[in-house]
Amino acid sequence: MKWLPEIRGPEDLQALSTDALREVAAEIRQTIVETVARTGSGHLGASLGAVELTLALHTIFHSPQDRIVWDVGHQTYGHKLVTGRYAQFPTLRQPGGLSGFLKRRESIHDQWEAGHGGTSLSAALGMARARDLRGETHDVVAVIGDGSLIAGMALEALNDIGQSRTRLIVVLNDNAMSISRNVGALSTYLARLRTGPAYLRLREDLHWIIERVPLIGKAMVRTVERVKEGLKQMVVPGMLFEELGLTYLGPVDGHNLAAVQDILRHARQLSGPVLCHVVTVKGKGYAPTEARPEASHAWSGPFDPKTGVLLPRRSAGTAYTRVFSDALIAAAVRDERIVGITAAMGSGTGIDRFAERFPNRAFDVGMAEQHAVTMAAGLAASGLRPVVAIYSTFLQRAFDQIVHDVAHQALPVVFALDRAGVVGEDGATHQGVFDLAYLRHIPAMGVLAPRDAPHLQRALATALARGDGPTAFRYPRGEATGAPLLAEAEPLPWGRGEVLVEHGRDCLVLAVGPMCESAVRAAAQLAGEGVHVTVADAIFVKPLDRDLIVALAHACGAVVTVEEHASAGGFGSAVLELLAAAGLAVPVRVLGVPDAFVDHGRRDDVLAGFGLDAAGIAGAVRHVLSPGRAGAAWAVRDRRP
Ligand SMILES: Cc1ncc(C[n+]2csc(CCOP(=O)(O)OP(=O)(O)O)c2C)c(N)n1
Repeated sequence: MKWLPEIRGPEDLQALSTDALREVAAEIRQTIVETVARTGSGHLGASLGAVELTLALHTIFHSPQDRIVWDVGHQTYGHKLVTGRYAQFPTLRQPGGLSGFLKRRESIHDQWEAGHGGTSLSAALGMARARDLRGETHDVVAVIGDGSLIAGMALEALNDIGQSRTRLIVVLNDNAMSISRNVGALSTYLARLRTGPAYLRLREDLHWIIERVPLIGKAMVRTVERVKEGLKQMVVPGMLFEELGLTYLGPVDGHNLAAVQDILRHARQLSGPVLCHVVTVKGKGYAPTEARPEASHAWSGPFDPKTGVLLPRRSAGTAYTRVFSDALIAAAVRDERIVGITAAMGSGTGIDRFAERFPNRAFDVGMAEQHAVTMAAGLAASGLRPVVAIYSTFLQRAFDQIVHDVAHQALPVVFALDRAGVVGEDGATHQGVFDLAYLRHIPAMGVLAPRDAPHLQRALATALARGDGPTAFRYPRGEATGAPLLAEAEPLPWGRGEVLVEHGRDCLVLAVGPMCESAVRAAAQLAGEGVHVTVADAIFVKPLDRDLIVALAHACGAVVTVEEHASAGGFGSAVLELLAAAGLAVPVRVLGVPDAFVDHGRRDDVLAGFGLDAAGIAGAVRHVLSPGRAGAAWAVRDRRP
């Protein structure tokens, strides 16, 4: 590496010639590929596609005085490399290392933290308005991808930016891809702009001819004016953005560094809001990612950087996502009312496999979770059985839609919450640890946390069997446990838990989801120490199995609840509410994710750090039975009939 080790910040880039910057671009690509090849984890395609754009931004603007707001943040590996993080780059997404997204505490050049898409325009407009109010003069630049531009909030922001008339530069990084190919009418519109010149020339010729049509009478004048207006819509590139109040510049080849620099320079000189349309190629500059842009979005597993071929690994078992999509396909074969919905996460949620089998019954709405949920409500209100497959973290976007459009009308929408719990390398913005809290208090909502693969199959059957309200079930990232899979998945008895271990009545360990497995192992450990616990799987977080939980808590006199979820407001909280309402005064220890945003790390390590493994659960039982707690525990036991 000739340049990167010497670049301490953007000011070092600004001193370089265009030829030298091209060499920097090559070094950035090489570093990104080699790092992700070694660690086996990272967003490769988006960052490779944004290399020249990154260099152009950091040479035309002066970060951190000028504020660059990156949407999502997964395309910023180049930005990290030129803002003083080259030496740390090998630690990318590793425990304790650099985040895979932007982090304000990592660098003064990280002006905005995100992980969810579509936030940059609103944030940038806020920054621009603050600048105006404070009489400052710096530039504010939002960099947003075409996949994120269709998010509801981004469109709301565009609307506001247009009316603001403030100086704000929106850079549209258009690679025609979300994670998979981008969808929707806006995406088609951008495609038309991309293929601009020939199309525009044709319209210009027509315009010239129309202008020369002899005007015969007033009616003809009006007609010609209307035609001309119609043609203007086609002739002026970016008319849609112009009509919204932004000056449209472009499209420009996003890998031609000088051209991107030119357009940004031009944008800086304009007074109101500007949109620079920069056309890039996802995965640019590395043949394996250019060939497979979807697979390159988030690479999983170490690979040979020369060929892009994944290195042999221990063959992973069936993923929960796969169990879900197989179960959904099997159910849809039997019930033609079932339809599948994804918000730009077809491969991540398994809806892509459902779509192959049932192309007319699968809907990818793009990165538009709110719309996905209310559209599902419309489907359900018309007699269909929509299954919204979505990551736990992204459903947060659609809270009001769940409350107001689905639950309030008791519509039978099924929510399949993938990546629920601790997610590992994606870190704080992607943790799926809030869903039980934001779902369980909604009237009419049923909430399940299946403990293994067969239970996931049965959770789907349970949700589909319910006709009088919405049901959500959650499952984690990764390999499913509990094979063999069921040939026929029966619904679970509604609102019923299940005792898994009955070693004795020293303490009740009440778990949900895959934590049940750790709870069972903890029980075995404790039995060896002479502590005999009962382990139960609540299965349902709502409705809770009141009779079972009250009876066991009463019999055992002490309770430890275990969930892979924030300990505030989740399953343990629900149990506390239940026991309080039942008038049962037993000590309860709620084991879950503490009240903090959890950074990236290996999932098992993160869980163990919170005591969410067999050893931690055993420790919690010992604690709840320890002398400090014993008074309460034994007092209740003494009162036992
Ligand atoms: C609200 C939300 N939904 C889904 C995702 C998952 N996701 C991450 S990147 C991405 C595609 C983004 O496409 P685009 O903005 O065009 O960026 P590109 O990766 O193509 O550079 C999606 C759907 C997300 N980050 N946030």
